Amino acid sequence: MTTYLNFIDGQFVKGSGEGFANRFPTTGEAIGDVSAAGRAEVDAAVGAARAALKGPWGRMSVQERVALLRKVADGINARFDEFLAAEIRDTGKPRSIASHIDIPRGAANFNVFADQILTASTETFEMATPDGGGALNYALRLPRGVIGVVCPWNLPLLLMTWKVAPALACGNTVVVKPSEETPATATLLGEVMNAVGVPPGVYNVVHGTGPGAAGEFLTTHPDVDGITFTGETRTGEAIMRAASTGVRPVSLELGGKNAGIVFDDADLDATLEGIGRACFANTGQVCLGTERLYVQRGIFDRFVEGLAQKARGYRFGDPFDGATTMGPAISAEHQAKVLSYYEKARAGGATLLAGGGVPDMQGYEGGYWVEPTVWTGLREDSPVVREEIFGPCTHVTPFDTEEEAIALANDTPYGLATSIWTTNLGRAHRTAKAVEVGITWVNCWFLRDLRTPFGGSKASGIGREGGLHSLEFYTELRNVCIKL
Ligand code: NAD
Ligand code: 6OD
Repeated sequence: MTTYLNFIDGQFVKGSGEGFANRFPTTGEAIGDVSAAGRAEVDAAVGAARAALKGPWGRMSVQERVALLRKVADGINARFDEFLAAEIRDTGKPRSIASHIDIPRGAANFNVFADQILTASTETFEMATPDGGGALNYALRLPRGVIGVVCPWNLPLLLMTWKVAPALACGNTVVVKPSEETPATATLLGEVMNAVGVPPGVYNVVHGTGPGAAGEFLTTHPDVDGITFTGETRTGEAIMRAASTGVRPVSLELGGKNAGIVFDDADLDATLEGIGRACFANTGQVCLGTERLYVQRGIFDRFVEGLAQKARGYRFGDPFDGATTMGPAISAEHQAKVLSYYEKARAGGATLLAGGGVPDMQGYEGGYWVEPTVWTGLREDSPVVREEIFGPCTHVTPFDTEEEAIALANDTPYGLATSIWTTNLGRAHRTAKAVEVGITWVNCWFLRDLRTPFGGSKASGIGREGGLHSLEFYTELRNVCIKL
């Protein structure tokens, strides 16, 4: 059994909150204890982060900070197998995913934002003054201060470092509240921070749940200068309300009900490969995943059958086994949520093409399994088609015209991501411009260049992170006007 302690001011400390078990989603076994932070530890973490701004960290040059960030990246890579095992035990996700996506991106995030901050510039403006003289304006890019970082469980290290790395690159200090489901890699990162010489108080971790616990204590804390959050839209609304006290900035990366649009001129094999991942990868627990598919009528039947075959082709099991391609849902609660939508689809008269239940998992009966599932035939106002399920499932609807596909894709309160599949360049450009989302992929999905703006429209979020856009959130520009 591992005990996950809070990491405050460079020390691992017990929390005064109500602790809880950490479970292996593959078996449901308790494999660790999480020592939850109470208000006292959250206060201590925020206090340590505040103090660190005035210590050696606050006095470092950008080059010194960048050198430390690169060492953090190296430190993750040096302990790659430990991070990998920790992520797999927390999530049950297959090794093939964690070793290719989660852990490499954990390290890459530090290197990318080290590069970004070295080339970040500010504006200068010369001006004439009424007395015939002149003045020079220039902007200083300064850290905001203490940043509260609240994270979900689906890509724990990737999504946490996506925020911690730019925050630190910009000279802030952070207090991270990882998801209660996935405390491991955030805690392990504390060891790396100490080992590479990041000063105490720069990176802090407080464990626990959200309402009435560490999440709420952190986001309502008056000495936190900005909050960056990834998670559900409803939680984002609560965090935005919390941040309104003191008018503190927020960056919100929220939920989605993403559409895929497949035109009948698409390369069918490549599309099925890409869409298959978009629907089922990581057990569908990817905010960018596709839970609504619109497929042009001419290829509808062939496409749906091909997608159902993809769904049936997954191999469940031990996530440490390289042959496993699908893990369980994160928790019993999330499994129940996903299965409740499977029931709603049944009750709503959906045509089931694959999955729809729980696989028979001998030896792993206690795990939180759900089958990859494909439906057709539901109305667009069905909860299955309108609400984010966050499971390995998708509903496919036929369409006839480009205009109809765009209207269907946009008929949602969310606006995170879309993928468009076509070999017609003009149609790709037109559709990409018309869909109301922050991120559009054409003939691909989840292909990431970390310099690009990332974030959601509508109820999927506020703000953009990535590249210079992250620096905009994690710094404050202050103008200086000098009369010459
Ligand atoms: P969640 O909103 O339930 O929890 C996220 C984090 O917020 C957790 O650490 C939780 O403890 C904390 N929290 C919950 N209530 C809180 C409160 N009142 N105050 C402060 N903190 C609180 O989300 P989840 O279930 O962990 O993650 C799945 C959701 O995240 C999905 O909706 C998914 O779409 C979204 N997501 C979005 C992105 C994106 O980039 N847009 C990325 C990944 C996940
Ligand atoms: O790739 C990223 O930077 C990112 N934020 C991915 C989000 C995935 C959502 O589950």
